[in-house]
Amino acid sequence: MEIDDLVTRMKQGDRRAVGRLISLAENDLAAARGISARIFKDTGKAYIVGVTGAPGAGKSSLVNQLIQLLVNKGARLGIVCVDPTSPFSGGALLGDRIRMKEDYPPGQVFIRSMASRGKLGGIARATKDTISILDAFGLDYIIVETVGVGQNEIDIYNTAYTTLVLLAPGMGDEVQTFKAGIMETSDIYVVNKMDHEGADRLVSEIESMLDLGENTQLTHDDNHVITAIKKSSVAGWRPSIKMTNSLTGEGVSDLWDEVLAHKAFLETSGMLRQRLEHRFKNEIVEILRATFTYHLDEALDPSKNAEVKSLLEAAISRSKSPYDISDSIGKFIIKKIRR
Ligand SMILES: Nc1nc2c(ncn2[C@@H]2O[C@H](COP(=O)(O)OP(=O)(O)OP(=O)(O)O)[C@@H](O)[C@H]2O)c(=O)[nH]1
Ligand SMILES: [Mg+2]
Repeated sequence: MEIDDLVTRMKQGDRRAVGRLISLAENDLAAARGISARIFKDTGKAYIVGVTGAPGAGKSSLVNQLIQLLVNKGARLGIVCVDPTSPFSGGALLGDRIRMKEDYPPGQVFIRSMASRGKLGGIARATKDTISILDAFGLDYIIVETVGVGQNEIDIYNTAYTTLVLLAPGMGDEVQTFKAGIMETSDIYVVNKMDHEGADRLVSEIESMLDLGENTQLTHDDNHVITAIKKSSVAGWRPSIKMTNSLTGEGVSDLWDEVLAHKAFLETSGMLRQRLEHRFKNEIVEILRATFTYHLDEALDPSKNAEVKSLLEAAISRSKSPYDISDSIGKFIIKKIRR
């Protein structure tokens, strides 16, 4: 069987087998299930770091700096670039941008780009499977770069253990970023392009946002009047702010120390367990959604299910309501999933 063979080759260090397994998992749910069955026990060793932020903030440049730093430390890395806007799939664009810059020692860095098109069950599900495969491959760190728009930054927070949110001065989107709820999805803020004017000001802006978020909590009384009250105690991790220049590498080593500090915090506080719970719950929902969507598409395809046409006829003739019909189709799908 192809998957067995590929997994064996992956365990022997064959990078091409890794790439092939990722492609299979991306495009075929049954394959993804089969791969997971063979590798899941070997996962859980890699530390997953998310890098998100506005387009052009310098994410890829920073990742490139992190690669150099970590490769010099002898670590083995996986880089996953998630670009939901890119029409290309597999090994396109962002990955190439990183790859072009440096020649990394063979076997130490594995780079994979992902675009949303053609990813069955969504890019978030495919990203998690990719991470699992790289984890089973035996990499120490997996860095996931994703553009911080819409759902993506929430997905990355649900996937990574430490999430870096990149901001750059002068982009005019600082305040909007906070409003978009990114504050809850950041472990470390990175003010990149520290060589640009306004970097210090941006740091103070983030500081005051954090002060506000830490000390106050919104509440409302019986008349729905919203007020900010002081939080009595503050538990956990206050996101830190680090400045970097991703062209020269300034501040990058310090940033990495902070990532390790956050890792240590998660491990000693028991928060890592909580994150894992959250992450697996999220992953299970994604798999169920993908599975259900797949079977739903199949069930509604007249070439695969002759009954669909007659059900639609029944709706047109008003003998069965759309609710009745969805009940029947729902039951049909559940039977399929049970099999
Ligand atoms: N001056 C300065 N320029 C930087 C720095 N970091 C990145 N850049 C430049 O900013 C531009 C965007 O950098 P990228 O690393 O491609 O940014 P990105 O966030 O990955 O962009 P997308 O993937 O397109 O969202 C490039 O021209 C970089 O050379 C920095 O610290 N200082
Ligand atoms: Mg990029």
